[in-house]
Amino acid sequence: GPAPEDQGSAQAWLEAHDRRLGHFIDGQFQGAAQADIAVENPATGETLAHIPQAGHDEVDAAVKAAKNAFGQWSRKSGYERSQYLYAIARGLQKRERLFSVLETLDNGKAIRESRNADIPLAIRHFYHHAGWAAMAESEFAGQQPLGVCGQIIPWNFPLLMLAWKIAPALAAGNTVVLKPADLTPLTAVAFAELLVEIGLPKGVVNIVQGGGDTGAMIVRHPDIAKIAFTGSTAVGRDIRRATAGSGKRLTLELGGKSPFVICADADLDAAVEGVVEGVWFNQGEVCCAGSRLLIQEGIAERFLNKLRARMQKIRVGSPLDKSTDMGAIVSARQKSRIQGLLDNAAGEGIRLEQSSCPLPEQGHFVTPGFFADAQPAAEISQVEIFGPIAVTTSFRTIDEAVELANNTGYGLSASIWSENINAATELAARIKAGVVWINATNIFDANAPFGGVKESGYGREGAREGMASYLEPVPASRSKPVKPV
Ligand code: TXE
Repeated sequence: GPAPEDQGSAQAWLEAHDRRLGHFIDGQFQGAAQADIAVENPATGETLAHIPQAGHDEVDAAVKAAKNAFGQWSRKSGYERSQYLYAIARGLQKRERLFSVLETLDNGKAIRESRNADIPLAIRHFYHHAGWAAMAESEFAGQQPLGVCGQIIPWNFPLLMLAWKIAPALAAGNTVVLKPADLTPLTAVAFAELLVEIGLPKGVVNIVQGGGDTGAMIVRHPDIAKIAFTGSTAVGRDIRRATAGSGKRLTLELGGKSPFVICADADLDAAVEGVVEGVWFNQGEVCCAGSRLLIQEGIAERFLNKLRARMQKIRVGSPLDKSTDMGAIVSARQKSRIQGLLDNAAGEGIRLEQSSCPLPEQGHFVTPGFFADAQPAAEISQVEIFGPIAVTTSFRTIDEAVELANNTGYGLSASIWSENINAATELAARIKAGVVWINATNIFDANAPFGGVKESGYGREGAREGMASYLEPVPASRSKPVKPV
């Protein structure tokens, strides 16, 4: 097979930091000396680096810096802001390799995915929003930025989620305090260094390290105008409670249990590839994973046979190996959460089929698999697994498919497979989800707003809607407005 990805620049980068990473506040790197949280390579168990945990002092300092920077940043013309966003996009492009390897070391995802999806999509997101910034005065006339935005992101797509948060906030003229997940802080630090290099005014972006406690301090900070969160539904609920009545704007992108509907007239081979993308991409650690396969009766057996054969071909292994399809689960805790759900299902007598591929001896790996026939009410059919395991159920009629598809508290995405486009679009309209793909899955384009309904959260990221969530109308009564964008 191909040689493993050269880690040279990433290891050199870690060594150059003495493997201690800190916060980025008001243009300064700080706190590395207090770094005591180990950051693990989930594929090997090795410690990659240490980070500190921001307390009230650091969060206050970050918010203060963002508040101070807001005046000047929000008064810049959209064109001026677009130049910074273009510079960020180009800077990421120049360092694609460094960012890809750091992401793979930190998260455990296959290097093929970091290089082909995470980093290129993050770059595109900055280019896209550079465009919005340049057009802000015409496209968002009469609107003004909100102020300081608190942004809290998960560990499954660290740089990409950072891009989804920071790009629109900056394009609209806001300033930011962002907290990466404490499991995956590396690319956010490398990103902060890029900001220094391109000369982004200090305080416009501040990054604080830490876990849930730090996140909660951001959520409760009185000088923050908006919280943007991507993560678990449970924490999303906490944040909703904590911000209720505070006047803070809130967008939440939470979990999912997305239906993947395969109709009898579907191109079965294409649908099988769709499952590979929809369920086994990123070890299944994807909020919009098509993790509930609903298969029409007549073709169910044929489809599952094809799926079994395809599943056997998935190469699980070292994420740095360029031929690896599936890497490691992000942490021991996440793996045991997955294993716990699988064990419960086994206890209920639900049959799990898993690929027989060998797993590396170290690291947190899970083989891809699916439950061949899970009842819709079973825990495994209702709870987000966030691992490379699907549940499958068959349906007879399209009405039954709709009922099954909507039989969940979540509503993030759905994927429909049929060669009859009229039937597919009719079905799409009946599924309660923020995003529906037809004969496709996992299409992330900054031109299309992404987000959920029901317990999958609210608000949209990307496109005009995403920009709008970082803006508000200039109050008519204000005599001296912040300069409208
Ligand atoms: O998420 P958390 P976890 C789902 C998935 C996964 C489960 C648990 O099902 O198995 O959540 O993952 C910060 N106030 N998703 O526990 O805790 C935290 O530091 C403010 C789906 O890792 O939600 C991190 O930065 N912030 C999801 C971020 O929230 C808090 C992606 C997400 O971590 C906080 C990740 C608090 N009280 C997990 N507690 C998706 N939608 O893609 C934690 N955080």
